Amino acid sequence: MTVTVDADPGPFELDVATTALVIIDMQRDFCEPGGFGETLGNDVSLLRGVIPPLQRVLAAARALGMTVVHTREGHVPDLSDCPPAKLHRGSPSLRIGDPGPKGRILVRGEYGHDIVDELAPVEGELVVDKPGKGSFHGTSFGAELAARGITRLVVTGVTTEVCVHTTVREANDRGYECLVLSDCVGSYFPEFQRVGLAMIAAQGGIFGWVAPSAALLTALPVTALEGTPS
Ligand code: TIU
Repeated sequence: MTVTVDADPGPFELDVATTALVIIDMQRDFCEPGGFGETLGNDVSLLRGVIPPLQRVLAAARALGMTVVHTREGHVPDLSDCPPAKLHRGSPSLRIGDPGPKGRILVRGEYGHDIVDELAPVEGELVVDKPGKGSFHGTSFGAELAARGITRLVVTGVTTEVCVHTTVREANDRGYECLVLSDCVGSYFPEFQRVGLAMIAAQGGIFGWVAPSAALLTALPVTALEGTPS
């Protein structure tokens, strides 16, 4: 079943059977106080606006039986997969691995590392743990997509200019076509949100397409989403 989404810089066609919804790093560590995002000096409340539209898109993807992939940025407890360059960079209030109010910062298995309740994965959805900003680096993401015959990605999550951009750039170089949903990706910096999205679709879609979630939901053959969280 192929649909066409009104997107920038032009129509984006997708077949729900070969397209995955990718939800990047919607973790407490980025979206709630006391986590990695806040240790870096950010106002994490800026990311929370992404949650309601993303809930609607997730409900539609589930109703259609689309492949859904959640990613989580983080490290194994001994931090052996965290390059010193990442561990020692900057002067955060707490470093990766330090104990914080939601557990050790950006460490797998900790409460803060997990996905926010509103977008919790359900059985059958893939959860990809990644040590870096991109979803392909050091993970089984590419192999999992290939095993399912996925060729196109609808990309959502946080943050627009960091893990979303890195993943879309990685995907583009690997031959995937990516549609980024403008209201389902978020940044701590409003100007980075605007420019980050513009960069994707500029130059005829140099590494992807951009559209609001309403354009996708209008195109998808989902009519019975009453009761969807708003
Ligand atoms: N700091 C920031 O904007 N982002 C990250 O560190 N990781 C993700 O984007 N997931």
